[in-house]
Amino acid sequence: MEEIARNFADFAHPDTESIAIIRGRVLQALQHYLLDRDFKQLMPILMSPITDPLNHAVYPAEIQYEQRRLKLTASMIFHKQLALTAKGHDKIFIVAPNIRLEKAEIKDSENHLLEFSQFDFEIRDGDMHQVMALIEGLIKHVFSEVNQHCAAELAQLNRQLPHFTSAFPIYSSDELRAEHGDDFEKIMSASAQTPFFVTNYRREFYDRETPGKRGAYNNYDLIYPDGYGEALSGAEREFEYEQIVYRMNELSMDLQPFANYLEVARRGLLHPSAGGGLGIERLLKFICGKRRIRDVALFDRTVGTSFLF
Ligand code: ASN
Repeated sequence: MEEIARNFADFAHPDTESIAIIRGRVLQALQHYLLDRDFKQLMPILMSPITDPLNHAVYPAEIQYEQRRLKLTASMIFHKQLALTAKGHDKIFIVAPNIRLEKAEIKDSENHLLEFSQFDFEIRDGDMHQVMALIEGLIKHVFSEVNQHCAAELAQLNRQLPHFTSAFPIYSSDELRAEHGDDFEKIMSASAQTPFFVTNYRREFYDRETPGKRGAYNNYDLIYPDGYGEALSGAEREFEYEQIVYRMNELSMDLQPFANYLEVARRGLLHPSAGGGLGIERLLKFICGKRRIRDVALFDRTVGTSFLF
């Protein structure tokens, strides 16, 4: 009962209204920015025989439909690659809900929700530098739109949005790890003044290995300053059948569930591409100056939630 009272006290708080107004403006700015650049907007897919295997262990999120087991979408990575093969779909984006049933280890995370949304995009024949430039433009545009249209809401939240005039720095994970150890993201985020990119992470098989350089990867994360942590992850993609199988085997993956995807690759139908996915709640949290992701989501879906509603 106590929890229900607290929930409705949060609902009644003026910050809740300001955050909702800013959320709308952020979503509008994100979508406009890509629509103005001739991206096509797709609707999200929520269930499929395959989904993103992710780089960390989560509980399986599956449902039964007649004779089939279907996975709930952890990210639309494979559907993005497949969508790029459709006519005229050379630049695409989706406002995509993702389900990730995280384990208790991260129950204290201020950056994770069991269901969240990504602003997820992909460019046929794109490369990492083109995409990083696009992301920087996108973030700067969203900040300028919020600054211009949401002054009253930012004042309510007591938030002075930082102005990013210079280019976002690009570091490689090796150089940061050598300097700061394995916690480099956290340490760098705490001291940074502007968002910055980190490249070259060893993670999921679909992020492209640097051609001719085993164990190096053409991928990137965007990290927010002031301790807000990870904003986005993205990459150039593997698209060649042999290399995809090599990467999956390297991670000891079961290839069988991916048979149809692999068949598309074997026929040479996948395009080279690059893209990324920006966490919408994380962006909102940073813009609103809130420290816990639960503060920008009306319905609590943090790892430790009691699922009140
Ligand atoms: N959306 C991310 C990407 O495009 C993948 C992810 O969320 N795991 O790389």
